Amino acid sequence: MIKDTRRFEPFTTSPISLIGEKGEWKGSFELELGEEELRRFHRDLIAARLLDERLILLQRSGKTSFAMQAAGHEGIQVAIAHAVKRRFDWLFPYYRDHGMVLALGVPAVEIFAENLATKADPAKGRQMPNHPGSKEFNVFTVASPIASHIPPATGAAISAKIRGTGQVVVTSFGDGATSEGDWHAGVNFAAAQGAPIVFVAENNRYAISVDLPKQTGSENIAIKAKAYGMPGYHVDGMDVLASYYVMKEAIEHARSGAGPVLVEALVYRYGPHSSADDDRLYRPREEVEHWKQRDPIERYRRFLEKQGLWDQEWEESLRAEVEKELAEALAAAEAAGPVPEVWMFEDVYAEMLWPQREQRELLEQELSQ
Ligand SMILES: Cc1ncc(C[n+]2csc(CCOP(=O)(O)OP(=O)(O)O)c2C)c(N)n1
Repeated sequence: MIKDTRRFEPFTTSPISLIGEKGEWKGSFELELGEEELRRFHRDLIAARLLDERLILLQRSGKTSFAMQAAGHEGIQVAIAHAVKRRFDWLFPYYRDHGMVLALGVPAVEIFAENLATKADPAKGRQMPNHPGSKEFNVFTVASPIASHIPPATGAAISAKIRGTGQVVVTSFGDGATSEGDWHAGVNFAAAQGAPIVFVAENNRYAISVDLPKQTGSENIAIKAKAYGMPGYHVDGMDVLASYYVMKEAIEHARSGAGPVLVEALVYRYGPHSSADDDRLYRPREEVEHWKQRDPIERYRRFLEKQGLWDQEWEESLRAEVEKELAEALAAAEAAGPVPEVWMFEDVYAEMLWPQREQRELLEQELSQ
């Protein structure tokens, strides 16, 4: 059972929202967040957007092969990074979550190096671009097959429960992922085992070109939680404060031993699905423009202004500072140099078998010509 101190009702028909269109605070409770943290949300939102833009430019300039855009998703992503206990709780994100990973504290140089496959990449250049992970920050490396990270996330949460560590797992995914068998297996098992895990759907209404009505017959995603026996929250994922408070409550619920929670965060992706997609073929431009009016960064900026915590000068210095940090991180990632091709043979077997030895030799011969 959820404790009586809860602020939000599960299964609301419209998404929970705390910041109005003009930036007004709509909550019925005190903010309880200091000025520094409120400002930090803004910095992290901006950093997420600017990182996203840089990753796209890297693909456009031929430095990396692939990019996934996250603009429009920043509210829920930054909220998750602020709601978890950093370096203690575990995160199992998906490929659109680089803003979350950055806000969590994973160095930008590692994120760029992962995209560029340079020696500064902790994954040694073996991942697809936009698939970060971090041992130091308890971030499970992103898995490409949709929803395949859900059963392992549940496993990690069951492990934390058995060992009594007090850790919570937060895993995120798109709306399309909720149609996968892996998703249902993982969510069901978590509820049956009372695992301390929060499942977060970043519902941007599209799985590439497949829109939500073709994905599910349910009235929304949060309601699916009812059948599994857990609370389901429906939140405006472009409202960073609503997302933060809902995530706080969900994480607290899971940590208290009351079992898992499902959160549906309503977002919109401004760009195409990936650098290999043309979204003009399936989305009207007016729809994209409509959602941009609800931009998480602009809405939060208005909120800060209403609170007397924002002015143009601060905004400009903040953006310049973040731009500089990202430029330096990118330069450091590039300076590390590309990973040697032969690294692909390492870390698989304790002792390399003859086929790998032979293949490695052949590759080395080829490369030396
Ligand atoms: C099992 C599997 N099937 C298909 C794909 C190809 N694929 C990559 S992303 C994607 C769409 C996923 O949509 P959603 O879960 O809604 O997340 P979004 O990309 O919209 O954020 C698909 C079908 C895949 N990676 N894995």
